[in-house]
Order: sequence, then C-alpha cells, then structure tokens
Amino acid sequence: MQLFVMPGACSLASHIALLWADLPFDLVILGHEDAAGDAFRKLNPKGAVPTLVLDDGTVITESLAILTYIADIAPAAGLGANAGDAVGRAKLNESLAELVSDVHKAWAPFFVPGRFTVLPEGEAGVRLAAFDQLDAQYARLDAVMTGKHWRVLGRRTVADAYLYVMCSWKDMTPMPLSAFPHLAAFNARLDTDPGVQHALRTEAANPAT
Ligand SMILES: N[C@@H](CCC(=O)N[C@@H](CS)C(=O)NCC(=O)O)C(=O)O
Repeated sequence: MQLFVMPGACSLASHIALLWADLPFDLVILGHEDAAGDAFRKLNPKGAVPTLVLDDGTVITESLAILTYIADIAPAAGLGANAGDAVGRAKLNESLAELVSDVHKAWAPFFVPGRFTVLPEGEAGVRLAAFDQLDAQYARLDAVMTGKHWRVLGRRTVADAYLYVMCSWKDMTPMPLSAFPHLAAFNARLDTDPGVQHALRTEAANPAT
C-alpha cells in the first residue's frame, strides 16, 4: 500500500502507526502544491493527507479511518481494541474522534486564518482567538493524561500516534507544550520511540515530490 503524507502534518500519525504495525508500505511525501494538484485530487478530492491507497486500488481517507484500519489489519501489534471488545473500540474511537475533530480543527484558525474572516486585518484577531481555543483543548487533554502513560486502553494504541503529533505542534503557539506537564511527559517518552524517530527522520530527509 501507499501512504501519502506531508512532512510533520497530521499524516505523521498514520506513518508512525504503520511502522508500529510493522506493515510494508511505500511513503509518498507531498508538498502543499502537490496536495492541491489535479493528480492527487483524483485520488483524494479533498486534497488532504493522510491518504492510504491499498494494493487493490481502494483509497482510504480520514485519519480516524486509516488509523483504525491499520490497527485492524495488524492485530498482533495490539494497536487497537481487542477483538470483540465493543467498549474498548468505542473508547478508542472516542479518543480519536476528539483528536481529529476538536483538537485538529482548533488548529485551523491558526494555520489558515483567512478562512475565518473576510477582512485581511482580521487575521491577527482570528489567530489570537485560536490560541485561546487551543489552550483550552490542551488543558483538557493534559487533565485526561494525568497519571497515564497512554491515551486510552491502558496500552499503546493508534491514538497515541495522533496525540503525539498534536503535542508536537503546540510549541508553535505562545503557550508551549511545557505548560501542560502530562502532555509534555507523554511527548518526551514518544520522542524516544524508534518508530516515531524513524518516521520523523524519513519525513525530514525526503523532499516533497
Ligand atoms: N479530516 C482529515 C483532515 C486532514 C487534513 O486536514 N490534513 C491536512 C494536513 S494536517 C492537509 O492535508 N492539508 C492540506 C494542505 O495543507 O495543503 C483527517 O482527519 O485526516
């Protein structure tokens, strides 16, 4: 299969999960222009990463779908809920849904403030509002991670890969990750993870196609 990513984007979580799952895959690194281009939009009309293309040509988009698919096809890696554990599956989906919707979406006014105001001079205010929203999301996540090594199920799951990426972005805002001690400790632990290190090195070393 092929995983399409942009360096350091939310697609890093799917990249890490594939490495944790020890599954064979080809990595395709895109730049913003590639993602917006016609060729990629034929695969994913949303022009977004992650995008996973299976060997039979099936295209899977959306981090939640890709991450749970990876966990499902590599049960031995233990990255998802146990078979038949409906509550575990619900808790994993709950944690992922929060991350991909509430947390990821709270970044949009920071990354693309122009989408949230019709006035060019309004963008600075949009970003200030984004910082408040983000700090509230991270404070909530920090409380959730109190006394926890992993986000959910008491062990490493695909949700940890996504939480890691969200943690790694926080230093771009005035209130850095260190202001959230449980998230900072989680992030520091995963910084030493071989899969995380491999994914970061690969994305940094390969120019966008
Ligand atoms: N809902 C999608 C969101 C994907 C998304 O917004 N990806 C961003 C990167 S984090 C993207 O591809 N943006 C296009 C661009 O920056 O050119 C998911 O959870 O996978």
